Amino acid sequence: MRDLLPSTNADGLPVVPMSEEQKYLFDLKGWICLPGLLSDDQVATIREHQMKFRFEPESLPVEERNSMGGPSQILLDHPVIVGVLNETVSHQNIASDTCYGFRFERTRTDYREAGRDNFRPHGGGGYFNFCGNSHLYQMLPGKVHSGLTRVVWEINEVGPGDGGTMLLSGSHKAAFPRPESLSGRESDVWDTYTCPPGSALIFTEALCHTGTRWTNEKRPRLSLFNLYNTVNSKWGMCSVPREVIASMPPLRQTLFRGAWVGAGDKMNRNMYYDEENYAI
Ligand SMILES: O=C(O)CCC(=O)C(=O)O
Repeated sequence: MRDLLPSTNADGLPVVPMSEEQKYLFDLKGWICLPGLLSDDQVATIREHQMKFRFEPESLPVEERNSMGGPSQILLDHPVIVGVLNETVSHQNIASDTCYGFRFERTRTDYREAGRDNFRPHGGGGYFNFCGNSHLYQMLPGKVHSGLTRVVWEINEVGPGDGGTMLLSGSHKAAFPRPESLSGRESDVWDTYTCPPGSALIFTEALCHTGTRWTNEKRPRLSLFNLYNTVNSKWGMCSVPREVIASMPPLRQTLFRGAWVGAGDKMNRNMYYDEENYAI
């Protein structure tokens, strides 16, 4: 089997390639949930950082004042997430052991208490979109490209009926418009997941998905909505300031380089991050 680079992340941890089962399910459904990727200590540290960032940002140094700042930056290139993105998003022509083959787009922290709703189904059918629309999905026998790809980190447990993200499995390849009669919150076409703290939900933005009402009175939903894209595409504005990126190791910084490739003969290759090669 070919090696997908990089083989270690910015913290020197070995990247974990997707299993055959994970690849099959991701392609079939358009999403996978990977439970319990973080230790209890990591979850506690990241939760503390997120709560400070949300409720008292001035208490943090400027380089930590972002969803992906400070101790939370390890989520950007967690070894399991890199394994998934190497397989589903990376442009491997310009990936190396010192440069990722994909880009980070943007992030936000969601703190959702009981009663907060976010039901607004969108997306689906991305297999039929052209490349100017990053919400696309492409496939050949044995290989897929997931386009704009969402990684949702669940920092608190998501239990049955709590109100995790709802996903319309398979809709990234759906040829027909979604009928109104199947689109309601109560429709049984929706799938969802339960997971312990420190889990990641990963889905192609080509898939129809929606938030819903958070119902758990005992704990809020605390999630980080991270977005990745291939190196030559950019959908949104970057939400991570330069001073936050400056505090990261060089390999992690390559997630924030400009959106270009340039891998042809005698051309510069986009395999570095610096003050000028930064995607705003
Ligand atoms: O709120 C959620 O669970 C999903 C959010 C969503 O659909 C999105 O960010 O595109």
